[in-house]
Amino acid sequence: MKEEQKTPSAENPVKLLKLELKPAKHWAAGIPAVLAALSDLQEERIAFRGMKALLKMNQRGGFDCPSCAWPDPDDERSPIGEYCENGAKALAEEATGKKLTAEFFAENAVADLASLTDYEIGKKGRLAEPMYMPKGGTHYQPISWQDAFNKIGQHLNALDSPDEAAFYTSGRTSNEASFVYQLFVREFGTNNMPDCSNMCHETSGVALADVIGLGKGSVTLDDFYDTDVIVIIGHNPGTNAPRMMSALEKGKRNGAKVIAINPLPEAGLMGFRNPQQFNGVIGHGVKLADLFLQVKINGDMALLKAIELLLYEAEQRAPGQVFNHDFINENTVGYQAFIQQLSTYQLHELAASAAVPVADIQAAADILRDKKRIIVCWGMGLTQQKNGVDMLKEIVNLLLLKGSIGIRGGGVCPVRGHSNVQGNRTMMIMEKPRQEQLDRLQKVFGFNPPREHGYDVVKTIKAMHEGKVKVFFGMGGNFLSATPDTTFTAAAMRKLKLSVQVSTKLNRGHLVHGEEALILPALSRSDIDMVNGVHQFISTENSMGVVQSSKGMLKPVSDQLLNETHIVCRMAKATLGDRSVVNWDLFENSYDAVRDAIAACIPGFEDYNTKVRQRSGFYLPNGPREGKFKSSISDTRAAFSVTGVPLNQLAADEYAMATTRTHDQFNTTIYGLEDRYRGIRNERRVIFMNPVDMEKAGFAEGDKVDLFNYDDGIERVARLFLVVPYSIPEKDTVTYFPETNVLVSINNTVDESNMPASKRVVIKIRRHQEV
Ligand SMILES: Nc1nc2c(c(=O)[nH]1)N[C@H]1C(S)=C(S)[C@@H](COP(=O)(O)OP(=O)(O)OC[C@H]3O[C@@H](n4cnc5c(=O)[nH]c(N)nc54)[C@H](O)[C@@H]3O)O[C@H]1N2
Ligand SMILES: Nc1nc2c(c(=O)[nH]1)N[C@H]1C(S)=C(S)[C@@H](COP(=O)(O)OP(=O)(O)OC[C@H]3O[C@@H](n4cnc5c(=O)[nH]c(N)nc54)[C@H](O)[C@@H]3O)O[C@H]1N2
Ligand SMILES: [Mo]
Repeated sequence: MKEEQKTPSAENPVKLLKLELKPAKHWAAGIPAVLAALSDLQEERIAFRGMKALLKMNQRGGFDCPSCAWPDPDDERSPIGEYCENGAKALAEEATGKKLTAEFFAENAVADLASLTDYEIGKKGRLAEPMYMPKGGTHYQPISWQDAFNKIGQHLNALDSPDEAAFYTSGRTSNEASFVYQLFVREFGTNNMPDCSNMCHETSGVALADVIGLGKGSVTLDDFYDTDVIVIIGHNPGTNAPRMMSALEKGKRNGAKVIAINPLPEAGLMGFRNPQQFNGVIGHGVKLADLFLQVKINGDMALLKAIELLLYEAEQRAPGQVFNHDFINENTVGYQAFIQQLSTYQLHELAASAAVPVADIQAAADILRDKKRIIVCWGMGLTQQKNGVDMLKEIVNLLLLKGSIGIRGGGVCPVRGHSNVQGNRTMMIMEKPRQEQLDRLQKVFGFNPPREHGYDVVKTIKAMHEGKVKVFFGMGGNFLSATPDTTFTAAAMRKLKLSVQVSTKLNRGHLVHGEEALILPALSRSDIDMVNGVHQFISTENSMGVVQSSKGMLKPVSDQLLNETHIVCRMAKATLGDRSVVNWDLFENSYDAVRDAIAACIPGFEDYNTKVRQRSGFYLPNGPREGKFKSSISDTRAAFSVTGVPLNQLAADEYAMATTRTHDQFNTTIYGLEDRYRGIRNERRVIFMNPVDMEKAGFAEGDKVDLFNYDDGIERVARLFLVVPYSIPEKDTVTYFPETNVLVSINNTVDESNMPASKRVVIKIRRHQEV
C-alpha cells in the first residue's frame, strides 16, 4: 500500500503558544542578559563545553564569534570574554552536544519534520553525517561523502549550460572557503553566486560605491571613542550587535551625543548596562540616545531632508559656520544641484511625511549644526526599503555637507550582519564581479572566467521557478526561509533537479527540496578543524575591514564533519576532473596555499600568511577612510545626489509592515520564544500596532487576526497573529520574520540593489478566520 504523501510545509505551523506581555524595556544588557546566555548554554546540556568556549570567543588565538560582524577592540579585550548574550546563544546553538544521525532521519519523514516550528527543528541538534533524498523519497538516507560529490558532479555536468546552476552563500563561510568556492564556480563557468548580501547590505554596497567609491563603511572602532555625534538609524544594536553598545557607551563617556531614528523605541537605543563591567552588572546604566526620533516606517528620507533643510537655513544665517566649504570644494561634485533641489522642499511637509514634530527635527539639526565629527550607523531599517539606495545617498549628502567622511571620528558605518559577510564579498562571492577582478583570476590561474553577470537572490528564485536554474547549491544559510514570498520560493525549490545544502543545523530549507537533495554537514566556527593532523585556523573580515584569524576549540560532534574548503575542493575534483587547471589537492590540504592564492588575486592581501598571524590581524585598504574619494561621475571626488521623497500613501484599511528580528533568533535560527526587550514572551505570531489604529479597526489586545495583501493580483495571507498594542507611529506595524515572509512579494524589491524590500510591506488586517 502506498502511504499517502504529505507535502512538507514551507511555513511554520499556524498555531499559537501562550503569549505573555510585559512592559517593554528602556535599557539593554546587564544581569538578565548574562543569565539568559548562561541558561541557554545549560539548556543545550553543554554548560562545560560552552563556558570553556565562551572564554575563547573573540580573544586573540581564539575563534571569531559566529554571530554578528561587529569588530573586536584592537587593544584591550575584556578578560572575562568579548561576547554578548546573543553571541553566547549563537555558540550554544552550534556547540550543542546533540546530533542528528542516519537513525534520526530514518525515524522522521521530511513531511513530519516540516510540521514542527523552526524553533523545534533547530533544537534537534547538529547534523552529523551526509544525507541523501532520492527522487520520490520521503526520508533522507545516509550517503558517503564520495558518492555525494559524485552525484553533484553528475548533475552539474548534465546541465545544458553552467548557468543552469546557482551557488548561494550565507555569511559565515571563511575567507579561505569563500575564495576556493568562487574559484570553483567560475572555473565551472557561471557567475550565478547569489548571497545573503543580496538581502542585507547590497543596498549599502550599491549606494556607497556609487557616491564615495567603496561599498564598505569608512569608520573604525576607535572613531566611536573620539567623536561628537553618533546617529543610529534603522538598526537595533541592543539585539543585533550588542557589543556595539560598549562602543556607544565609551563614545558617550567621551562626550558624544547619540541620535536614534527608529519607528520603535528599541531598548538598546534608549539605555545600556554593560554586563562585562562591574558597574554594569550591579549599577545604573547609561542613558544612550540624547534624542530619539520616532520616524514613520520609510519616513527617513523626509526626515533627513528636513534636517538638511534646517542646516541649510542655519548656514545661510552664518555662512561657512555650518557647512564645510573647503571639503565640499576639494572633494565633491554636485553641491549646487543638490542645494537647488533641497530648497524646493517645505519643512512642514517633510515633517508631516516623517511623522516627526518640527521641534524634534530642529533639536537634531541643533546637535549637528556645529559638529563635524559625525558617524552615521544604519541597518536593515534602511537597506530593506524600496528607496534604500537613495536614502543612503542622502546620508552621504549630509556627511559631505559637514566634511565628515575621511576624518577621525566621522564617517559611514553600515552595520554588517553575518560574521563574515563582508569577507565573502571581498573574496569575490558576488554575482556581479568587476572585470578587473576576473582579469586577475585569469592571470593567476589561467582559465577564462565567465564575464556576464549572474543571478542575485531574487533572480535565482525567479529562474528556478521558470526552470532555468536546475541545480541549487547552498553554502550555509536557509535559502527557503530567509528569502521572500515563501509559497513562490517553495514552488521554485521543488522544481529543482538537485538541491544541496552545506549546513551545520537542520532547517526548513532541507525539508522543501528538489527532485533529489543532499545535506552536507560542515564544521562550524567553534569546532576544531584538523587538516593532516594540524589544528588549523581560518580568517574572517569584520564590519570595519579588519581581517583576523579564528581557531575553533571544541571537539566536533561527529568525525564525519568536513570543513567547507575541503568540501569545495572535492566537489571541484568530482565535477571538473581533468578539465581543471587548478591544483585542488593543494588547496584541500593547505589553507596557507589558499591564502597565498588570495594574496596573488585580491588587493590588500599581499603577504596574507604573515599579516594574518599578527596579534590583532590587519586592516584592509579603505580609500574614503583616508579621504580618497571616487564616484560614478568622478575619479577623484565624492558625489552629492539628488533624490526624491516617496509618497507612501495608504488606503484607509492598509498598513505599512516592517519585518524584524526578535531578541531570541539569528535570522531563521530561532534560539527561543522571547523578545525580552520588547516585552513579548512565549509567542512569535504577533503584530505590533498603534493603539489608535487598534481602536479604529475595533481590535483589542490579544485579538486573533490574519494579515493579507493582493500584490501582483495574488492574495497572500499570513494566518493567526495576535494584536499587541505598542509604541509605534500610526498606520505602521511590525511583525517577525520568517513567519511573515509569505506576505513579501518576490517583485517587492529595492530599486537598484534588487533586495527584497521587507521593511515596508503594505498589508491589510482582518479577524482571524479558521480554514
Ligand atoms: N522578511 C525578512 N527577511 C529577511 C530579513 C529581514 O530582515 N526580514 N533579513 C535578511 C538578511 S539581513 C539576511 S542576512 C538573510 C539571512 O539568510 P541566511 O544567511 O540564508 O540565513 P540564516 O538563518 O542566517 O542561516 C542559518 C543556517 O545556516 C547554517 N549555518 C550556520 N553556521 C554555518 C556554518 O558555519 N557553515 C555552514 N555551512 N552552515 C552554517 C545552519 O544550518 C543554519 O540553519 O535573511 C534575510 N531575510
Ligand atoms: N542576535 C542577532 N544578531 C544578529 C542577527 C540576528 O538575527 N540575531 N542578524 C544579523 C544580520 S544578518 C543582520 S543583517 C543584522 C540586522 O540587524 P538590524 O539591522 O538591526 O535588523 P532588524 O532586526 O531587521 O531591525 C531593523 C531595525 O530597523 C527598524 N526599522 C524598521 N523600519 C524602519 C524604517 O522605516 N526606518 C527606520 N529608521 N527604522 C526602521 C526596526 O524597528 C528595527 O529596530 O543583525 C545581525 N546580528
Ligand atoms: Mo543580514
